Amino acid sequence: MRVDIITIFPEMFAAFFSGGIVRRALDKGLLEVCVHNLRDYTHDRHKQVDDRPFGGGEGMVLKPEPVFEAVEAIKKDGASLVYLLSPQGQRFDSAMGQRLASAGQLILICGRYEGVDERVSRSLVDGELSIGDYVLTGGEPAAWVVVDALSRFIPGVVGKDSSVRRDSFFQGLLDYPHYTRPRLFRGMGVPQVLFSGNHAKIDAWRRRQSLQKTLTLRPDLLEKLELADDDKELLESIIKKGKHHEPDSNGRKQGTED
Ligand code: 4FV
Repeated sequence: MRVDIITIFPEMFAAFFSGGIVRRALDKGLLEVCVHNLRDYTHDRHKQVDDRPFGGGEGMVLKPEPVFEAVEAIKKDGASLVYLLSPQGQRFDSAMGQRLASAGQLILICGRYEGVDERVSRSLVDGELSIGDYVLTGGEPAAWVVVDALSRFIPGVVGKDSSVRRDSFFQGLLDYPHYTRPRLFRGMGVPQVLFSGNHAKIDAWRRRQSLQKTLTLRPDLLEKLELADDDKELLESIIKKGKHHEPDSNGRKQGTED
């Protein structure tokens, strides 16, 4: 899979590619990322990429010409997807990450200043992507998030693809609690079932924890899900037992894991 990122701060991405799963995906040739400096697609000696907004107002706007020229120079073929990162975009989520990971080429345009000339989203891009309802100083952090999240859906990037399928959100549920040594830490123990060696019981406990946590912290996710019958029964018993406490003020689940 190839990702092309268009930005006025290409140097910002160096650290991102320097380590971890993304670095390994690049080294294994499973993912190719090219960062392009928007200024390389200007023709004036000031390499101008922004200008004042028509109609007045604060700040500057990214000009259309360099963006169009950059995309037209970079785009490989009709199957390539072009997205502008902006707060007006579709909310990026796991399902979107999965879809984008199957594109041959994904081109991401990073906005800066007040935004990008509207004609970019009107006629150049396949869509706009938002990573959340807040305003960033630039699209670069969002490009980082998108590439990081979709890289895990590229076959072979994450150790065992099974762990991707087990992912939170891949199944539409929040992840179950994870524990490791020490067995006792500051008086806090580890659920006994995890030492039972009984993998069926451990899987059942983990499923229950995912359902319970999702019911408590993200009931909206459950509404979107078509639950299997055994999950429905599990959920009823959780509700009957009143195990789904209201999250505390920090959004944390109260009570213990049985
Ligand atoms: C953003 C977001 C975002 C808007 C003005 C860049 C900034 C500046 N991108 N999800 N939220 N972009 O805030 O993707 O140009």
